[in-house]
Order: sequence, then C-alpha cells, then structure tokens
Amino acid sequence: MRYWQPKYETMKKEELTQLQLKRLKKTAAAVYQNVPFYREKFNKLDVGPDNISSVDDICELPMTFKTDMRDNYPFGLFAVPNNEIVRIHASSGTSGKPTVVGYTHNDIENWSELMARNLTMVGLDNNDVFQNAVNYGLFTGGLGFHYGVERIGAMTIPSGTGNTCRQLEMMMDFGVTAVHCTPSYALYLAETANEMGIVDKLSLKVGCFGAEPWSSNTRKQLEKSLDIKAYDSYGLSELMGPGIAFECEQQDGLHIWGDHFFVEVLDQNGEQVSEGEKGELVITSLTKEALPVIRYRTGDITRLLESECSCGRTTPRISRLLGRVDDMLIVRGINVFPSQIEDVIVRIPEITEHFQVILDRNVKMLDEITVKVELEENAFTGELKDLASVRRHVENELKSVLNIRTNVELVERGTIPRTEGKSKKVIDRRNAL
Ligand code: DLL
Repeated sequence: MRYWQPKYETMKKEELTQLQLKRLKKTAAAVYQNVPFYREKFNKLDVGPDNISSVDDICELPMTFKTDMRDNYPFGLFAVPNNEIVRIHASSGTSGKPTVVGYTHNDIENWSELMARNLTMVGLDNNDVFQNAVNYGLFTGGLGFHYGVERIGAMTIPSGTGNTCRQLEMMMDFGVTAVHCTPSYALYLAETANEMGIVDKLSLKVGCFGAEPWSSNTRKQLEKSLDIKAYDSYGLSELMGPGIAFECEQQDGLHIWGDHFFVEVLDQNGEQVSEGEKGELVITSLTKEALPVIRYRTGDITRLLESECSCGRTTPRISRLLGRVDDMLIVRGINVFPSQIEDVIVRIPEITEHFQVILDRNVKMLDEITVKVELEENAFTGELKDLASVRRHVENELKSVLNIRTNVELVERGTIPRTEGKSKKVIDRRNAL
C-alpha cells in the first residue's frame, strides 16, 4: 500500500486525539482573538479557548452556519490581515451573496498536501496524466485539484470546462490516465465518447468525481461506460474546497483527514447521533489560518463509519453523502430525495441517465411531481415495445421506491440540458403559481 504521508495517515487513535486537541485549542484561541464574530459567540455561551481540555469539549463551542458567512461578507470571518491572504475563492452565490473564502500561503500548502494524499490514495503518481475538466475560476474545484496533481508530480492538463469533443481529443492525444469533473459532466463525456466510438482509444483508468451528489448506480454506469474506477471526492468551499473527504481504492466510505479536520455527525437538535446513525456532517478546521471555522453545519447528510478500512489508513471515515438537509422535497407530505430518483433512472436501460424533476401544483392545489427522462435510441429492442410500456415501467419503478405516483414524461435523447459543472436536477414551480 502506498501512502503520501504515512505518519499522519496511519496514526493511532490516541495519538490523533492528542494532536486534534492541541490543534483545536490553537484554532479556538485564534478565532477568539482575531474574529469578533466568534469572540461574541464564545462570550454568549460563556466559553473560551481555555475551557477546552478534551476534544469532547467541542460540543460546548458555538456552531457556524452558511448565513454567518454571508452576513460577514466578504472578509469578516478572516482571522489574519488581508496582506497575509494569498488567494480567495467564492461559492456561486445562486441563493444569495456568494461566500468568500481566503487562504494564506500555509493554507494553500496544506490544501495541496491533502489533495496529494487523496490522489495517492486512488493509486495515482508521477506516471499519470491528469485532465482537470472543471471550472478554473473562483470555484475551488479547479485550482484545488490542480495544485494537488502537481504535488504528486503527475502531468497536469488544466483543460477547464467546455468543448466536449476537444476534451475527448485531448484525452486520446495526451494519453490521459485520470480525469476530474462533476459526475454529471462525466456522464456527458461518456455518452459523447460512446457516440464517437472512441472509448477503446482512451487510456483512462481513474475518474475522480464530486462537487454534487451521485448515486452508486451512476458510479457503476460510469465505470462500465468509460472502463475506469470512479472515486467519490467530497468537499466544500467554506472548509477549504475539494479534498476534505475522498475514497480510497477500497471504495468503502470516504476518508477525512483527522489531523486537519474534526468531524461530528449531529441530529436536527444539534446533538450527536448514536453510533452509525445518519445525521448532518459538522466540521471544524484544525489547521486553517485565514478562515478557521468552528463546527460548520455543512447541511450534508452522512454517517460516521466505525470499522477500520482495509487500506490501513486510520482516519475517520464517512459514508457517501446521502443528500442535503435542505434538498429533501416534500411532495404531498412524503419525503423524496433526488438521489432516490437518480438511483431508479440509471438502472433502466430503455432511458438515459439524464433526468429532471419538475414540481407543480394542480388545479386542486395538490402537488404534482413529473420526472422528465430521455428515451434511449435502442429502447424497444428488449421486452418493452412501445412508448406507453416504457413510461408505465418507469412510473412503476419510481413508485416502488418513492411511495408516490409520479408522472413520467419521455423526451428525445439529448433534450435535457447537459452541464459542465454542477447540474440542476429539480425545478420547483409550486410557489410560482
Ligand atoms: O463543490 C468543492 C468540490 C469541488 C468538491 C470539486 C469536490 C470536487 P462548493 O461549491 O462549496 O464546493 O459546494 C459544496 O457541494 O456542501 C455538498 O452539498 C456538495 N458536494 C460536494 N461534493 C460532493 C459529493 C465544492 N462528493 C457542496 N457528494 C457540499 C455529494 C457533494 N455532494
């Protein structure tokens, strides 16, 4: 087994806890001294950095929410003067002001280091050719991966997004062995490569996919259509960007680097869930200088995995993300997650893996859910011989998982917009009516 930093990756639990305690105290002291927002929050709860004598004392500390980042836009939560900031990134800001995040020189070093650990974890090294097919602007996915790929000495192709045929041409011409993009763009790349009949001309072996949810069936589909191993990469700008949690070659949960992040999984009341239960992932940074974050409520749902990973790494591990606290759709009182729909769709060979969920209210003001899916070109070569039977089949499959009736709309292949970045799978028109 190859490790990038064996000392930290295989640390004994007690040793890691000691390191975490030391770093937690330092982080708490830094925010208390340098960030008025945190000082006020600590004072309100009557806690201070000196109250921390064990990592369990973290539950006494205040939480941080996305709204706190927005309220302190742009630099209000920075713990160092601006002349120590060497880079900023920002979230897209589709639901309000963007969240601006900053990095010192050391932060960028640590980030590159963690990305290097992740890439080593999926078997990549300086013999690889890595195509980074994500947006290189303020989005953390571009430069975040880029620095990590350079750190392991692989040949980096900063292809960015767009022009799918050209992306595939580069893959062929440069002998690309690993690609990073969103899973929705990967599906589009795979679809186009298949249409062009060039899959066997590619040297791809690894795909790193993340920045949005994707199901196990999508993974199977990508692995099969591109003949690769597909790994899940999780991260968020507020804590750093990509690289927070990453799968290893075992593909059995995501490792989180415990020497840099402290992880909790909490229930709706902010209490720790019982062992192995799902809840909201809450992360505290332990080494960040520019923007240290205490107990950040990610809004992402996961479980802490208790068993040790057979790769030998002893880091905390989480299950693949199970959805977001706020992306649960409530349709006629029933909870529906887009990931459940995705799981059903990608299993049905008569339709493509692209879909869109549209929520409306009917004349009786009752919720209606429509799932738009695309018919495959060779849809009628199996048991289902016409449009009506394909539609009925998809409706029945969805009903058996969701427990509600959906309207399925079959559209021509290629009609649902493909995306180069994060895809927008749900259109909720219920309040627009
Ligand atoms: O998406 C950082 C990133 C870039 C991660 C490239 C992985 C690869 P944000 O734009 O701030 O940062 O979005 C963060 O995206 O809270 C999750 O809801 C979602 N997300 C990210 N990765 C995954 C994943 C980047 N692997 C938000 N599975 C997070 C499910 C994910 N959701």
